[in-house]
Amino acid sequence: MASYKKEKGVVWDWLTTVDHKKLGIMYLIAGTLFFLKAGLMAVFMRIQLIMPENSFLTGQTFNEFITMHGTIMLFLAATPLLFAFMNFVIPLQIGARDVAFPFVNALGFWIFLSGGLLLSTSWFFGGGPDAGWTAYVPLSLNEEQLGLDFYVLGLQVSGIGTLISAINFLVTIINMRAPGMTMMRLPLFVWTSFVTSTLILFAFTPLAAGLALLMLERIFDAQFFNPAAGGNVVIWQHIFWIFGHPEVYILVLPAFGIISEVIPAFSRKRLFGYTAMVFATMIIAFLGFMVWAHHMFTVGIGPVANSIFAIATMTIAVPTGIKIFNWLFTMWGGKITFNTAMLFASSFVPTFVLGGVTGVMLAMAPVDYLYHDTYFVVAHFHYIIVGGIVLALFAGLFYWYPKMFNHKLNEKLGVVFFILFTIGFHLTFFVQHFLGLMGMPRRVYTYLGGQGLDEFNMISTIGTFFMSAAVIVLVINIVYSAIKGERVIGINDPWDARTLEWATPTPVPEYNFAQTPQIRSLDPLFYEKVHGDGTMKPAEPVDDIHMPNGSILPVIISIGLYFLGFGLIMLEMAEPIVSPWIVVALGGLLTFGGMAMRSLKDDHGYHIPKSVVKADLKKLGGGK
Ligand code: HEM
Ligand SMILES: [Cu+2]
Repeated sequence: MASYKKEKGVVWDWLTTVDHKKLGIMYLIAGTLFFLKAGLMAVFMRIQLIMPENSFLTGQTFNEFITMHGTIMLFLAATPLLFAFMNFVIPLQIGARDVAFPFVNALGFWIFLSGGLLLSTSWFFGGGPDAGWTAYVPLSLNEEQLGLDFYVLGLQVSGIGTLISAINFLVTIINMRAPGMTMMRLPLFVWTSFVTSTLILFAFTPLAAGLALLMLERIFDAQFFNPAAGGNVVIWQHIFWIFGHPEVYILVLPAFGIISEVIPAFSRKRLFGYTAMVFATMIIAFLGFMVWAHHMFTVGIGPVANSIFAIATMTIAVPTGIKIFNWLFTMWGGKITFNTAMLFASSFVPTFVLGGVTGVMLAMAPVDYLYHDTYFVVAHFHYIIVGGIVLALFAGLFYWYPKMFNHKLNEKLGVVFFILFTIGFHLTFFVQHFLGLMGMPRRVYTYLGGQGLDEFNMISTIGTFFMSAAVIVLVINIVYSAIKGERVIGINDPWDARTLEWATPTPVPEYNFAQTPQIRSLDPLFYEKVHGDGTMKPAEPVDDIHMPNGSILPVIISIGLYFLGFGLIMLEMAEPIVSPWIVVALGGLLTFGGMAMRSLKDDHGYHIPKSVVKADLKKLGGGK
């Protein structure tokens, strides 16, 4: 059948693919591996803290683990895991055949990965960065620690990938919607992804600028942060948090989006207050840029600035509260199915509220003098990050898994996973509120006994063991379900859900929709179930389908960027084996050569002939 294009080997196929569904799966795998790596570091840190004056890790290793754990979790685990769902789901939910720029999509993935690997290479050159994920100067100017150069360049490279992927999502959502899919009919997950992409656009650019300054300072002896030369130390904190606070919303908004898909699907009700949800998302995003100095209350920016930022921060509770109530009202009176996805989605709500409440507590500038840099902060942001983002990721995983992999995850193992994780999570992080209030500082590798800290630290570490057990159950579930899980091949809509991705055949053909669907309402599939025959109406006749060609250039361009970054880092090495500039030149050649090839060689893609599309339609059927 597939004579219209050449058959390729499996590995080559995945290396060169520009298919948003395959890239989604690749993000999922890469993000999961980074998640496991950073999770393991967390376990090691908690083992170190299980009792006073433990010597499991040295202080130096502990600092490196803190920094790498935080950095990896945020940039290389949470972001790509959300991108996995955004990639897989957005085109399906808006009725598109792919993203706007499939090549750029592949490029974004490979650049993110090469940046992540560059950061991880630091382990082979004297250890990871050790100045915290915030890399405050002057701590991060320590020339001895090469790991900090890997931090600067690894994040710079992976940030380029994240940035271009976000631009791609923006263009996709603006331009690629099927007929009738107006902005106010977009599923909430698409809306939140759209707003998050905007945030990435405006937040990753200051980060790139900040990292560039730090690179110039570290490698080329600039003096931006040196007060003796007219520089300024606090400026780094401003630049970093102008990126850093929006970063929290970059992660949590798509998580809100996932929750807003899962709760209606399993409550068998439309999302309550759709319009309010959309505007609350935008307001949160806007306010997210107005509050960065709440991380700097104790720096000495003065009572006026502190007050303004305190009040701005507290106002974010309003749109967030709107969302919380809307989720509750969606469940209210619904016919709720408590499967694993819904368990995670519904437990997200109270858990996230707890993180939000401590957030408002931290926003009170005078009281922050008490909390600042204590375990109270660690408890707060893990309630947001794990209790919010990670729970949503798990909900999304169980929800979209059948569409992505053609079988469901096992529900029994899923529930065991949920229970273990929930127990472990609260054991680990709830007691840290008390540790913080009792004065235990964060980022310390040990503490003295007999200060009332011993028991809570013990409990916290035991909680981590529960969470580790939970993750092992999840891995078992994935393997078991791949072999024995309930197959959904030929079943388009296993959850009896509402949105358009469930109108595509399972497995999803590479072109997604044989005919672009006509959208008649919000929750388009549900609408057709009630008002039509349960299948989407086509908006076009069956015809040849234009598809983009795969390309190896994204991989080559990304390898080039790895070497460009590595070469610059070599400038800081005492005795590099080859001249750093040779490595920089080689990297530049690969990157710019790859870009030139892409620009100079025409690539018109190929067509899937009408006859093949027709045959597929007959075999796979239209809707349910
Ligand atoms: C799920 C289990 C997790 C455990 C047991 C855990 C544990 C820890 C520990 C022990 C620290 C060091 C605290 C300190 O001394 O300041 C830490 C810091 C941190 N964690 Fe986690 N963590 C987990 C998940 C996550 C996730 C999912 C993310 C983000 C997506 C995350 C982001 C961070 C960040 C940003 C820091 C601050 C790093 C720094 O101070 O530079 N953590 N975590
Ligand atoms: Cu903030």
